[in-house]
Amino acid sequence: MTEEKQQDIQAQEYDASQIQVLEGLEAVRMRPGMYIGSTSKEGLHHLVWEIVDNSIDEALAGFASQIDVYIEPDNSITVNDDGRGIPVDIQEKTGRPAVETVFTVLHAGGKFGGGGYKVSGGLHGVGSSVVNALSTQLDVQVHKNGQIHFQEYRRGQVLSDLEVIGETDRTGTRVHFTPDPEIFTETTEYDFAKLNKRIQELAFLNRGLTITITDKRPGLEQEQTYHYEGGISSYVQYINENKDVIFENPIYTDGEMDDITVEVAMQYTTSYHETVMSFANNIHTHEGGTHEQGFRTALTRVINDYAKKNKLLKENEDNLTGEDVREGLTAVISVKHPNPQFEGQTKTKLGNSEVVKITNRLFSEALSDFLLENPQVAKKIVEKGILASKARIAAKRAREVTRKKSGLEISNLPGKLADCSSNNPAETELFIVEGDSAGGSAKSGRNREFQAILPIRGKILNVEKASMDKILANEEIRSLFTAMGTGFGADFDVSKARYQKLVIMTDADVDGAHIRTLLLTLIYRYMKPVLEAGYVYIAQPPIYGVKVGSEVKEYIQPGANQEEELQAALARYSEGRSKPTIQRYKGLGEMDDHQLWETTMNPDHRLMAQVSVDDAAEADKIFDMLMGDRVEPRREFIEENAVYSTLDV
Ligand code: TSJ
Repeated sequence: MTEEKQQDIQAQEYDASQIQVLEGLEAVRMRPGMYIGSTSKEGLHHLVWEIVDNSIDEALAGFASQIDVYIEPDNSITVNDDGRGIPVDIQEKTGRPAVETVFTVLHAGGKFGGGGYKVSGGLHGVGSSVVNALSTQLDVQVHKNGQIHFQEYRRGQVLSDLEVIGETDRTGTRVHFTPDPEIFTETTEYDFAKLNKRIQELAFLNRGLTITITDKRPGLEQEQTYHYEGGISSYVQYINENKDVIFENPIYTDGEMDDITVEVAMQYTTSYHETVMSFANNIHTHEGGTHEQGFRTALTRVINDYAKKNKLLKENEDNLTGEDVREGLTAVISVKHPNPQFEGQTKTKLGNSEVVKITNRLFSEALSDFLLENPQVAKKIVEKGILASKARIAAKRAREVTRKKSGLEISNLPGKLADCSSNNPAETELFIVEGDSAGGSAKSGRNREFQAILPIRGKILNVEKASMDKILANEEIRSLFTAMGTGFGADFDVSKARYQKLVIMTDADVDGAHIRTLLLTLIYRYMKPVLEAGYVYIAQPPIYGVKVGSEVKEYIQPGANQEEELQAALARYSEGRSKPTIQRYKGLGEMDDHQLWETTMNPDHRLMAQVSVDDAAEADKIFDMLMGDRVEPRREFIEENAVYSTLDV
């Protein structure tokens, strides 16, 4: 072949590949949801993780130790690492620099360089070209071989060839991108708290890595640095920060088998609840999977073996169950697998079957060793399990005796309940109202077709500190469970809910906040499916009404901007003949029935905050802090959140 002809063919191939590239990224812009899940706030934040994941991979490969994330003043994002720098050499197949291919070819990430052990990556793990396609502007700087290489793109298209723009004495990659408002129509504003939370989690999950996040937006300036030498062991300590633990340092193990790494950290608290969180390749496996299965099996077996061998449990006694040995347990399990299989409804269940025995084997060994070396702690763990088993057996007996008549049947609806006439749960609402006077106003102000009122009086029982029988004996709690119709404990059934909205309506003062937290704790611990179904709301009574004559034109909600919003609303109605006036609402107790209906209960213009369990561990922490024995963190929290704010749980 002549040289000329060869060049010709190369040029043609290059053209063809370029056309494919354009088609590829055009498809991303046509159907962004297919690549990043959604174009809402979720999708906007997902772009950051697509980029950060690449730096995490570089860290896991052992070449990067620091990652910096910046929210720039214009809501664009910069991610910088100190890794080797994305390769810039010309690839044989495309005739283009590798880094250009990374950003312009779909799914190209990690396909060069060879031997790439890519373990991170989001559920939609499709890489940096997708981020490029969905950004008005993206630029990359690679520090490598003493030179700074630079390239820039517009909505996924190359703006100029890769060029050398200077010299450097370090290595690393810096990517800066601006999400496209044509794609992210809901919002292009980043949420510091949201990025911050996941960055902290990534720091826990990747021991020794330093990650910083800096907000450079005017008025929002702040910075956080995360670095945990203890990795997930530090995570367990963080989760247990406001709890009493039965031994100081979490049990920690880290091992590798067949290219799969397994880390487990665990610690017992004096509480009755279990917090087991698992991760696969840094992804929170909410639905559990084979790593959790291996861990649970090992935990139960090793503790029983130890108990029998050391005569803490007699040969003829029943083994402790998994539930028994997990009472009060906080554990984090993290595996890194070269080829993870995600299954389940939300694709957050690890499916790789070989992981069961690997996790089981590695963790069994570590736990047995720990128990042998710490006989005093071992005794405490076993005794806690034995106590849990006794309570379980007693509770089961009590349930069998009372099964026929638990007292929670709907036929026993509490006298205080003012029920609604509709019995279609999809449209009915149960308002839990604090205090008799507010309860009275709510009863007469409501729409009795679909709104039911359950007044509760004073402080309700703190379920965090009470045994099951105490809880079941508490009248306020019984009336709530009876009204909801969902049953209790093992018999709980969310599909039996008599109302699909459960609205907590308490005053906007400290007492109201306390009662709200007690109710949320109760719901979180004993009605969790109701919370998960999205049935739980917090009513948001306004602080001001803007009236013209006797008609209320607008309601202003309490919050950091309440005064500005009030002024803006006043300005909107100052044109007319009669000037607007301000009505100030003091609290639920002081509103009459009509006001309460108009401001807080009328679906046409009320405001309600839906309560979600976004992150069980975080919610748990807040509850523990507010409810636990330690006064100091609670006082700080209340001071920091002194302005009436919805509890973000
Ligand atoms: F993906 C990306 F382009 F968006 C991106 C990649 C963004 C950021 C902020 C960092 C990175 C990145 C990629 N950091 N480090 C790397 N490393 C590599 O791409 C790399 C370097 C060298 C070799 C090699 O085999 O020599 C292999 C790879 C994959």
